[in-house]
Amino acid sequence: TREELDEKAKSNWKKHMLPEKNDTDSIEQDIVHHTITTLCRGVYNIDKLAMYQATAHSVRDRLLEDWNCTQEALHKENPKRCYYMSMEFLIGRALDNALNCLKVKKNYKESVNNLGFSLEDLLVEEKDAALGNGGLGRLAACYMDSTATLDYPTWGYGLRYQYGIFKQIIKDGYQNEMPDYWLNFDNPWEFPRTDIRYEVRFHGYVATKMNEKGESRMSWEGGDKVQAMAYDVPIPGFDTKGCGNIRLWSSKPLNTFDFDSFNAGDYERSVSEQTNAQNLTSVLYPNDNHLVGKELRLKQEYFFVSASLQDIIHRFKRAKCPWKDFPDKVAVQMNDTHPTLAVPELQRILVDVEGLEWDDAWDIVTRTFAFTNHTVLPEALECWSVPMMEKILPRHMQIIYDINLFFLQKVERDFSPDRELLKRISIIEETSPQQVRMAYLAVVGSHTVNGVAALHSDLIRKNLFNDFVKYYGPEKFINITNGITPRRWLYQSNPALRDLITKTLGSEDWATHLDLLQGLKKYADDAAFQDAWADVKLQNKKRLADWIKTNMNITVNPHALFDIQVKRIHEYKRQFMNILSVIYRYKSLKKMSAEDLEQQVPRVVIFGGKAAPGYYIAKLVIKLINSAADVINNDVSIKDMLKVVFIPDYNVSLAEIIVPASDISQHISTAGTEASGTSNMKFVLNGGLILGTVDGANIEICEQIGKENIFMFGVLADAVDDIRHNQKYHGLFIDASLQVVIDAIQGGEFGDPSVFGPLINTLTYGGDYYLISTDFKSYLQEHTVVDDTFRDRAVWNKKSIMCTAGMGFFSSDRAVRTYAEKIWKLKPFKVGV
Ligand code: F55
Repeated sequence: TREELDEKAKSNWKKHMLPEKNDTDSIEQDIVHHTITTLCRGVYNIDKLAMYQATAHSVRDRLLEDWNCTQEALHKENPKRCYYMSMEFLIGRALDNALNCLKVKKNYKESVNNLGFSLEDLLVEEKDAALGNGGLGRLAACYMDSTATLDYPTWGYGLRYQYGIFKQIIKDGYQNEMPDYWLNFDNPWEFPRTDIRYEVRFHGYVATKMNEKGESRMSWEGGDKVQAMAYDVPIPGFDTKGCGNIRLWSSKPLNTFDFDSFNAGDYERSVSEQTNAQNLTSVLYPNDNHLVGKELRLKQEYFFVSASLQDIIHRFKRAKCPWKDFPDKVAVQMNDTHPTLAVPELQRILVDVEGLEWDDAWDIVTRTFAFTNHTVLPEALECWSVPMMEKILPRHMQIIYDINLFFLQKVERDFSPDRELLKRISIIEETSPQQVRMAYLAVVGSHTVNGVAALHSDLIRKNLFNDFVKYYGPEKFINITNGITPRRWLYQSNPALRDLITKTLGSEDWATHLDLLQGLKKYADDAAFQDAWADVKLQNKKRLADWIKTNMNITVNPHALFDIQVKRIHEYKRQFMNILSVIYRYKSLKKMSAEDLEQQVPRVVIFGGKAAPGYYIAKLVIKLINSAADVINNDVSIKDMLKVVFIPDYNVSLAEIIVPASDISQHISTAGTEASGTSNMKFVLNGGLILGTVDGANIEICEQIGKENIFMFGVLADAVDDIRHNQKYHGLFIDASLQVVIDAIQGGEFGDPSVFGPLINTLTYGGDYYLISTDFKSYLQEHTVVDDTFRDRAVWNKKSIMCTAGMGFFSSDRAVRTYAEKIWKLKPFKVGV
């Protein structure tokens, strides 16, 4: 280490540790240097991809200066740190973000130009880092952006999947999945840490052993081991010297060879086991809000947790603090239940390996962890079968039983001996086979539990965790409404609006103090400002229209109302209801006289999103959208008053083009089902209005921007249970307008109706669980209000301005600051000042 070097060596180091220069000439020099050395290419064979890579490498050099500076300062000062444990980080592209954070984009643009390329062309060469399914993974990425920007000493921990979320291809209207091998080309945004490796055990057995103090301890032995190797992904903060980090684990075979099987002549088996080890982190499970209890997934979760905790403990031990101080040095946030095995794992390490007493260890565990819940959908709650867990993690299963036993004993003694209550609150569900309820384990193992929007946090206090609230008291269960990073979701993705806002407010401080957007309110009625504002929107709609033309060969009118719903395809999100209403609109247009038709507001309805590969009904929704689009887009009789587009392979980088281009975006989940939603925030921040239900963060967005600036409809969450009950016992009511649509589909207007039979059945015979028939009429009515409002452009523009102006609260900076103050007890740690 540097401390051991002599003075002369130290001064030689210092002499050469010079900051990178950011004048255009130095940047060009760097890019050329990387082309020749890093890529082994020259001017004779440089193309856009290679030029992107060389540029990325030169930017990363500048980032690493900050990274090293930050990590060195942290190493020296050793403040309390927070670890954000998440199985998913949906980061997207890195280059544009890094250029903006480092404030060098202008110079790079010029340098790249001087070398014969355009920066915009290079940016799109980068593959998305798509290590996530949807909202949960993207939230983790936004939070890393904010912790870095606010200088919180926070690291992300996750898995380095070789295949991110699949690529969606639409063939014959159906979704097909293709592997996303994002590491095909070199990835300049990760650093392999070949020296940071830990062993992770599976299977085996539990033995009793004496420890050094002569006490009897359990010991987990035997089984199979794999190795976890670290890859670091630097996370630049905006306008700060500080740089964050996400450490991703990749499974590698152990370097040690299994000599037993080698000697037995079973060479092949021992090699194939090494291959199995590598497969562990191959693929991200593509299900959002639905758990499929696969053994490999459980192994991924444990692998992730084990490697991360070993790394955290290694760092903790360097400072030689006593164990009881662990929670003063380490906060761990669990992003949903996916990392919950960290609770029994830390308990195991403290008791079995470190020799602490159970109660002392448990006190440390519960002062360390906090848990964020992201869903109330029963099918999304993680439950693992006890036999499977016993087989893969025998010692953890014992520990979970003990945690549960001591917990239930306490509940019985201190709270209530009610057997029904004990059964309800038990971490083990007495099904056959038994199941471990991971959400309950997470609650019991954490000091704080939070939901992700006000309504959602209320609902989990009232329902899912109600018994726990009564036992622990309400303070343990808090709300921290989600947020999004204004850097990616406005500054980077909407340069035209960024510049208008900066010019109007006189500085770009709003990018880190989003409440300053309030300053736009005083211009909301200003006609000139409204025109400038509308012009930005039009530019963004043209950008999207061009993308659609180039990539899908569909012509859309940028002056039409752009109506967008992009998110994972799920029954509870009700894309089905959206396309049913589109078909209703189409049928209505077709009935109109030529004069009436001309008076209509033209609409472009845009869909995007992936369905889980095994989710049959969601895939049929995609098929119905595409079949309807085929018919509607080719019907000249409606005079381009309606177009329907399903954008394939919706992902972060497409969102950056789509979000700034909305007039309306739809967030229409059945009330009480969407925990928060975060794309709703992105659209409104970019001056798009919401058509939505009274659900998730829509409610708080409405409070912040004013109810006159949002289109809301549908039944309230507290009515849903009764409606379901009534439907079940008294049948559902299908409104005439909905019947028209069903008849059209069943009549074959959109192709072979038998294809859509199972989808229609979810309404008619299936009991309409998501209440489409209940909300359909008010949904159509609200669409009419949208049309009428859009006719008066001054009114619309004012609403749009008020939308952006009111979004300060939804910055992920606010969310992260709240986590740091209320949960992590963490202070910013500034470097380089
Ligand atoms: C992924 C894997 C599993 Cl096993 C379960 C769920 C998921 C997942 O992707 N969930 C998810 O995205 N949840 C969403 O989280 C967002 C961030 O909090 C919320 O805004 C959104 O409402 C919620 O559905």
